[in-house]
Amino acid sequence: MDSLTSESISEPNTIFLKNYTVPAYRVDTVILDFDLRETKTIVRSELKIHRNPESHASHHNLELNGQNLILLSIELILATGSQWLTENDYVIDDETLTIANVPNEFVIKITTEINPKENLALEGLYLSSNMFCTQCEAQGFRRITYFPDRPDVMSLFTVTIHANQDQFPILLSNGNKIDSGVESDNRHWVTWQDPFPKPCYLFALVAGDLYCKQDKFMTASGQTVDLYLYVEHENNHKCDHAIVCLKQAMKWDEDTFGREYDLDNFMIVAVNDFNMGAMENKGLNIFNSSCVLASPETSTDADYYRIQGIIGHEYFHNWSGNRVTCRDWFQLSLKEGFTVFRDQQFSSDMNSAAVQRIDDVNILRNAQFSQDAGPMAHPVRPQEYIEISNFYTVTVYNKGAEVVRMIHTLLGESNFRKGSDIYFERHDGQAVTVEDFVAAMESGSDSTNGSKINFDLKQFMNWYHQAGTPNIEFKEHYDAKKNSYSLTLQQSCAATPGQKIKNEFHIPIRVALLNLQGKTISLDLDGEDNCTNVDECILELKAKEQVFTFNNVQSKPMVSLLRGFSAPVKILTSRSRLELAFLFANDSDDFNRWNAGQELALDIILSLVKQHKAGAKLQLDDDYIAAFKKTLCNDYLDNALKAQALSLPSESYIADQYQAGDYADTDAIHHVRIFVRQQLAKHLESDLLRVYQLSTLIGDYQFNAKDMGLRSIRNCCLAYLMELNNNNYYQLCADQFKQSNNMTDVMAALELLTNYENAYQADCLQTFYEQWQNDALVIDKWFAIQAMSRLPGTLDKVKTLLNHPAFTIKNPNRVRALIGRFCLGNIAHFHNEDGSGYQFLADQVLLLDKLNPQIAARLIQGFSQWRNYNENRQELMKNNLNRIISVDNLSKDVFEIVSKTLA
Ligand code: 0A1
Ligand code: ZN
Repeated sequence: MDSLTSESISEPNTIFLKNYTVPAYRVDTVILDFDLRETKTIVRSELKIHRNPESHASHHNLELNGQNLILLSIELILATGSQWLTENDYVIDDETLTIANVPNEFVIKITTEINPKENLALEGLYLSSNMFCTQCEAQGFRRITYFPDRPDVMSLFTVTIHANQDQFPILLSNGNKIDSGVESDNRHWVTWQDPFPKPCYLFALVAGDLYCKQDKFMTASGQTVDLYLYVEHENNHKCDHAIVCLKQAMKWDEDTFGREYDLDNFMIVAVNDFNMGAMENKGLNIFNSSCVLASPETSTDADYYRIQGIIGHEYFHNWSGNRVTCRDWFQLSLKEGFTVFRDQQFSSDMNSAAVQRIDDVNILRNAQFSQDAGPMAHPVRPQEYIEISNFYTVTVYNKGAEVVRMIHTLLGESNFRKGSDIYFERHDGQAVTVEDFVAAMESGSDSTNGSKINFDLKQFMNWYHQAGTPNIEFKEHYDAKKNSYSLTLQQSCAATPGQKIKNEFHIPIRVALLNLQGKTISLDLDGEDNCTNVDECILELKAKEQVFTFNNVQSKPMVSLLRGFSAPVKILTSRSRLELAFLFANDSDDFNRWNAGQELALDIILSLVKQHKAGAKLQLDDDYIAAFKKTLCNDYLDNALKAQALSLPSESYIADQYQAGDYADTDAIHHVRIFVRQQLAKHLESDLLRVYQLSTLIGDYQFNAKDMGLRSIRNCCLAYLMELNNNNYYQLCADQFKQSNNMTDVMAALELLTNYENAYQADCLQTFYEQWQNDALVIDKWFAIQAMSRLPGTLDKVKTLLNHPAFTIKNPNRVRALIGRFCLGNIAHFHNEDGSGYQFLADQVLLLDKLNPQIAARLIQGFSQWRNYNENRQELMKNNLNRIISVDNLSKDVFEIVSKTLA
């Protein structure tokens, strides 16, 4: 049997990085013409093509990608004349169109027909709330027309859009509007031209009847940029925040990275049906409406905060992604990791740096570390994929950002900036690789650039090649005679699928030594000139084991290790509760102070879980209550930070602490976590109530760090008080629900009321629904709150809500709100020992796979840690995974995740 026939026909192909070859043909210009109609849109494309002189391909076949297209005609225009192709002149299958023996230079005109209305996968051109819009990353353009759909083919685009004038008065595409007119049948047309060559994944088109909020931005070099935010008319009052954030982002990128905007206009469009958060199409960003629209009455602080980050993220892609793009999709983190790092720094500069860092680390610990320890573990730069949409992951994005952050830490601010300038200048207009990025960063620290150091990032590349979270262990030794303190650091990394052997990582570990008062000791690191007379230094751990010795240490210090979470690693060495309590109270690094509190809480919870399973009576450690009280009553602590410090580790993070052989008991974890919260509330009731009352804000809602801090500590206190199951607090919560002028406080109250049996719940849920039934984004919150409820019977409630008139499986936000929140966020109910949660998830995945495979594939993450649960649950999850995989015609998206999860 040869290798072709041995492959099962129904199993999709794996694409490998090692098989990359340069494109055989390049497309210089693309002229597109869209005749927009809901079920029958005609796309005419004219491509000017030349053979790539760098290609070593022996054939002269032009291979174009295309999916779900009806081919109407192909015309080849050669120097010798033009020719209509017939079926004998090309080969067509589900994914490609191949024309043999094409010349070195020619023009091809292709006409296709597509059906935007039936497009529920939301890739390519589709209809969302009476608006045409597109999503082409990663491989959606091939659902619009036949094209070499790969990011290293960059072309100049000219786009003409025709549509009905009344229904679609606004017609948009990338770049500048160069012409427009009217035509018969009450139709009109507009032509757009983008002066920058781009890969087709950055193409965008929008047509609709939209309200436009306009503003202007003056760049550092004095160019005026017109800003446009397009939204549905009913959302005209939800535009201000996004515009403010956009101007903040434009200014920040000039100040921090020296990057100016490069077109005369910048457009953002809000759409209701969108698979992800937003998309950075050149000059025409398209946003999930949940990531751009905001008003105090309808949006929480968390929404405002997230919008600021995402507006920044998409805007920053203009340089890190668009001007310099990816050679192939394996390089995805080149643009995403770097851009997430940029948006994190932006949010950090606009708000509280410590809170931002804690949020970032929480995402890593709650989602990325478990991905790295599970069946879908992959390196920041994957080496293979079946469906690239499955690799828009926390590993590529968030761990990718950590990898860039480590380069920043190792090089220092100024060399990092030099490196990024070199990267953008050296590769402007190119499609490049992770190696190019790292080489530019090395050049930034090159001594010929005036730097003191000459950085070698060769070993550092392991962060891009190897999956898995490195483990760090440490040993301390204080020599009172020599006044020296030595720290022995060891690293290791467990095997991940397809990667048994791991090489050592190059790990920057930021440390300080504290004296008994918690003050930093001036450091004198043996053999390191860079680390004398400083409060903090970076230890570079490169070997399996290294010893670092500090001289002139007068008494045994307390080490503050991995400050600011300087590397995405786990520290396995546990510290005594006494040490953790000391660090929680005293560490001068905000992140580490918070982290010590989390470790302390985790240690306590894990031992209580053990006791609970042994049937022992539970008791909460008095010292912990005292430490908690000290933080709660500390008037000098920033409120947002305080609220973070008073939050216990999440159930999923606690569950992740159990490795195979020592299964996570989600019921016990849930029970113990609530027990701890109840005990804290019982002992500190009066303090909690006092802080709640003192943190009350009067006046209009404002999005600023001070007010957000007050709202977060106030709602944190209310949440603890609610654990007392006391009608006074239910009443307090219901009053907050009724009297608040902002969604942050309304939602906090409603969420709490939904978690306990009380007399107010049903009324408040009903009032909320009636008040907001015409606002889709608020109704998403209404569904999510109910899906997250702790109360018994939540799954039945969720199933009933599937039949609610406001539920639709066609809208990704709604699916995420109801099904996603239950399966991925309500750990205790989802993992019900009877398997009902698992059966529910599998049913929904199978239903969704026929409509929107990307969303279906995301949901299966609910099963990804199946091996960490007890045998009964493992069996039940496995059966459901098998039930999915045995269905014919699964999408590549779902097939890849399920097959790898089972492997
Ligand atoms: N590049 C976008 C993410 C994105 C990817 C795929 C999409 O379509 C399904 C949409 C957006 C970003 O990083 O923001
Ligand atoms: Zn991005």
